[in-house]
Amino acid sequence: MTPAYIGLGANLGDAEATLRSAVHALRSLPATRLTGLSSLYRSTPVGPAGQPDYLNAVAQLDTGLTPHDLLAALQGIENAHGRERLVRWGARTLDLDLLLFGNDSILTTTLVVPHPELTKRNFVVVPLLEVAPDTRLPDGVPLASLPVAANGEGLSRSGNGPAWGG
Ligand code: ROI
Repeated sequence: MTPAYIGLGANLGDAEATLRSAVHALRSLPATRLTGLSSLYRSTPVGPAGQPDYLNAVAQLDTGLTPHDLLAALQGIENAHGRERLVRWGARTLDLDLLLFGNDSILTTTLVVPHPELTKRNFVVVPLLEVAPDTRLPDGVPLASLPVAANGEGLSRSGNGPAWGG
């Protein structure tokens, strides 16, 4: 079993209901346990202006799936929630990013882990640290030492803690 971290994001339709449903789908993955869930965060869009604010969260899994099988499963969940890839960095119904997979560094045409944008995005790093404060990148750098970890710009945490995930 390998610990893996998934970034969840949504900014179209009922984003909270979508994320709740996505967490349910993560709980139902084969050979996988949901071992942690962050609070829900509201965040200012990164990318093209004029799109709604996002809701973001991070889920911690313990999985027996391979990274590529996990990626395929995440894409299946996105598609089941009507995800369409229309505009790069445009609004989306549901985005599930494989952020970290154990201490693996993976670089293939279909999968890059750690997620290339991970260390730049407070809406990913801050919820991940809420779930697992001691997390390190495969090169040993603690996530908590990154400047983005202390940058609350555009980011606010919902009051309900991880309870939103049911
Ligand atoms: N911006 C925010 N705030 N949250 C996201 O999840 C998110 N996802 C994306 C882009 C469009 C880059 N911007 C985002 O894919």
